[in-house]
Amino acid sequence: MASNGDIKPKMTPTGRYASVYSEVQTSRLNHSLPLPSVLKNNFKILDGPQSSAAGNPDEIAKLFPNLFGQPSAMLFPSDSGASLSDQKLKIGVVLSGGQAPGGHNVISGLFDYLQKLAKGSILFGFRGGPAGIMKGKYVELDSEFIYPYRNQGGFDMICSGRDKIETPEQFKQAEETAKKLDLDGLLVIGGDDSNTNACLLAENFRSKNLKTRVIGCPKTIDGDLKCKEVPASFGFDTACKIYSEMIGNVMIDARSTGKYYHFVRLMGRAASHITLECALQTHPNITIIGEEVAAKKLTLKNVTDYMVDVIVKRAKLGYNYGVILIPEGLIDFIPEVQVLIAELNEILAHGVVDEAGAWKAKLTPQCLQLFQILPNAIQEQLLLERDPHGNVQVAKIETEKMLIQMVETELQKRKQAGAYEGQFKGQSHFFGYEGRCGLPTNFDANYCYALGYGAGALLHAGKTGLISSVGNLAAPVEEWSVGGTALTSLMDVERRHGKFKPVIKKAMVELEGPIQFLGPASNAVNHTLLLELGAQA
Ligand code: FBP
Repeated sequence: MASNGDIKPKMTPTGRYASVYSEVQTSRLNHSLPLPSVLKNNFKILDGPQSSAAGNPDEIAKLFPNLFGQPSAMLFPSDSGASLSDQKLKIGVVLSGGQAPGGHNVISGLFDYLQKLAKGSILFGFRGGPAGIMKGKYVELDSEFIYPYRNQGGFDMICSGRDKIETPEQFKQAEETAKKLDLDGLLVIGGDDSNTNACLLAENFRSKNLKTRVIGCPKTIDGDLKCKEVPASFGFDTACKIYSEMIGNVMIDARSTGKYYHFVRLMGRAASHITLECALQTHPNITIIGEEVAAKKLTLKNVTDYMVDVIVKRAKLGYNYGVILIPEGLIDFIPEVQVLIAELNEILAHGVVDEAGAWKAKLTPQCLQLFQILPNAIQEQLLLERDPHGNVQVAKIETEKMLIQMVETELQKRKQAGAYEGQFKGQSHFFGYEGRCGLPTNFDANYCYALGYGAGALLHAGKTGLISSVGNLAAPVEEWSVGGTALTSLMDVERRHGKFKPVIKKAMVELEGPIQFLGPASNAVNHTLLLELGAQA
């Protein structure tokens, strides 16, 4: 059992002061973290079979000539003594992209690994995300520095950023920092884009014969960085629980006054996993799943009509209130809006959007028509700057407000036609940033600690281009498996500006659960029922 009791609680030289923590924060600070049993005893690291890619292996092989095909690695108990050298290591760690509860525990896990199994090692925290690597902005992390962040939310220990290490000059800057600090390894804690970037960095360092290894770690509240070997991204569990509590409160508020429809937009840029999980936890009146909207090729009008039909039916029963969940990325799932966004991306990439509106002549007639029926605020939000990875910043598009307006207009029409007699008042909410820095749940706290500790073992063993992978998560922590998955095996390519770009494929909400009549899963009962019966899901 690794326990925080090993470390003396002192005032921190950084922004956190454990002495002024609330009772809850203090109790979390002293919450001890169990480790998977493979990490508690002597272990050996064994390689699996050669890997391939999630798609287009020939292209991935060309993009990663030094890494493609490398095996994944797994930790196993070992009867002999410690299998890794007692070399002192110099390791860097960086937080990349949006905050997710548990990030501080990944760093704590890595630090504790180095303290215990590579004594005398040094851990550098790069400040402000990947820009910290390029600019050489770092801080040496010691036990005093780290202590107040244990089991606490946020990324403020070293802060995060969305910069991408992309151009030859930026790779050069990263190389210079790695050489200057004599880094043996780097842990990149990030989402799909950041882990793709970590793999490019690993490839670049290896091609230059640099000794610096790069390991990734799966982070994002969105829950869309996952595959067989990486069953979850950290932060999703906590964020969903925070949002579900808030949704539950809003539901009771709605029932208490009986006069509002609450339109709640939930974070999750591309996939609707958060919305789905919160819906399963809270049972709202309507839930829109972006992937379903895309699969059924629904228009904005279809989505509005669906909501209005439910509102009209509820009004007939005397209920003029309710709660509607909308995924943040909804707008990007509606096929007609997708085409509009693609055209806007082109226009924004190649020219200036003039205030007089002459740029609109570049839109196709269908897109112009759609653009013009959108509320002014949404038009402006669709034109906001893209993030460094080229994504529309859906967090800034107030889809919930747009839908309230559209629902209101349609209800008025139905009222005039005599098909609706109720009262409608919409209230808009966006539950996003509120869920990204909460105190990590026990699951996220333990998972992150194991991810960080395991990453330490991978770096110590000289592994590179792997993503820290902790599995068997439905079992008690002691039985969790620990290893690393070849990042290139998660990759496919996308054609961007005439070139193949590597991408880790996002895991979207699966619309079809396969029914099996034969084989090991054919008699399995669904998770919800198992949980309700108190059995282990
Ligand atoms: P990551 O993919 O980097 O984890 O970020 C996810 C996210 O929280 C999305 O849910 C949201 O759309 C986005 O970040 C918001 O980004 P920002 O913090 O830059 O406003």
